[in-house]
Amino acid sequence: MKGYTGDKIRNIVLLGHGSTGKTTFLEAGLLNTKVISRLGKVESGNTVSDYEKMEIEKGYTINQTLVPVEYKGTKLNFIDTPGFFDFAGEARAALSTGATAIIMVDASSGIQVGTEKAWDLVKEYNSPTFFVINKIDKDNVNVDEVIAAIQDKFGSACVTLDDKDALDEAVAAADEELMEKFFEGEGFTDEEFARGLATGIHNGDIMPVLTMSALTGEGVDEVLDSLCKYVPKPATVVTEAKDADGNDIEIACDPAGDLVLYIFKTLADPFLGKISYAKVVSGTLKSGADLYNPRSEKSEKLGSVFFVRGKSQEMTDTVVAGDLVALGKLQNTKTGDTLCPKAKQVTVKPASFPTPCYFIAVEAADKNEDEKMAQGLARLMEEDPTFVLERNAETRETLRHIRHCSADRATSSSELSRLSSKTDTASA
Ligand SMILES: Nc1nc2c(ncn2[C@@H]2O[C@H](COP(=O)(O)OP(=O)(O)O)[C@@H](O)[C@H]2O)c(=O)[nH]1
Ligand SMILES: [Mg+2]
Repeated sequence: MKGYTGDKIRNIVLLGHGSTGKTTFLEAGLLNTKVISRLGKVESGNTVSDYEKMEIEKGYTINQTLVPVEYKGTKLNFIDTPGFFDFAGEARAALSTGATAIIMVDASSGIQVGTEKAWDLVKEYNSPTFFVINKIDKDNVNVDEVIAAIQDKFGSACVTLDDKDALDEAVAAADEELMEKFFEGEGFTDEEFARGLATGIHNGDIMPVLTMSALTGEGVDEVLDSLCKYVPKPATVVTEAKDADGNDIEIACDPAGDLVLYIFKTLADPFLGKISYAKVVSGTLKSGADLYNPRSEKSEKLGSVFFVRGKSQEMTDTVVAGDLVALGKLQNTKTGDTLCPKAKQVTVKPASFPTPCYFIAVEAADKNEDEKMAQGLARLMEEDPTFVLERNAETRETLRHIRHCSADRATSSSELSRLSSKTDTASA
């Protein structure tokens, strides 16, 4: 996975209602690029993306997972996110890297609550967006109806790439000069069309709608081709930040610039310890680099630097601006932090997380297990910024309150069973 320059990297977040096929799509991408030899099944617990113990048990994605698909010389860095609303913070953190969003839609279900939630997020983060309609292999599916429903709900910016008339109009809308030409009835040159399309997708004025079946593989290569071609390059992403004096600045994605890393995910791995996922916002990362964390006001020397694909790792010593990478055992850094040179401090605008709205008290069944439970809770907090833990003094501090952002009381049982998995791990 080494040796990609910025113009051969695309960062893409998979969003959408649960069970629309996000995780299966990544399997299909890895199958088509011969990384795996057969399609893993979420139900069988053998997909690349859902590798955690709890994910395998539950059969759905809990953590953001990085799954790069190397397709025809381009590295598509996919970030798989959970559709489950309990883990909504994961999608926000992923979008805050400036990645392009795919909203996956199930052709047999059409627009669902999770589709609309994903839409709200891409609007909030101004993310370039693609719709991918999956499961077109299923019986009684009317793809045209689903496309029409998407256009009806989310606007005429949602266009299929084979609808020449709608595309021309959308391309014209993206660029004033092209708009004039369009109204004068002149056709676009290939160069103009490509430019208008790129600008439109970048600004969210054009949202391509693609179709496929992750299960049968139909259309998967076409989706990957379109992503390589039309997902904005990292170099076009400008990162909002603050300088040391608190002034708003923008950081260009320049491999020759100052080294700036933005941490968008923390994982407590039972074997490797703490792993931080970082976007190289600017500069070129070398392992052993000495950086500074303006929030914790501590230095951070980078030890192991590696690319991940699900649970597998590949050490690297160089990572260029625009790429996503994992860092081992950072001491003073958590999700949302920036690492930068001490002499030139900047802070990248972090993801915002919803306020918790569901509270539960937890207590260890066995008093002697109290410490173990505390360790498990601490790990969960580190991994999930929407998960807040507080001690309640009135109950003589024997209870802890987990404040969780889920609006749905019932679903929080999934967070609770996850807790028990983390406490198992803590004791291992
Ligand atoms: N028929 C059909 N089923 C699919 C397709 N893609 C995924 N599935 C199934 O849909 C279910 C949910 O898939 P999953 O990848 O976990 O969805 P996610 O929650 O969006 O990650 C699984 O049973 C998949 O086998 C598809 O293209 N066609
Ligand atoms: Mg999934």
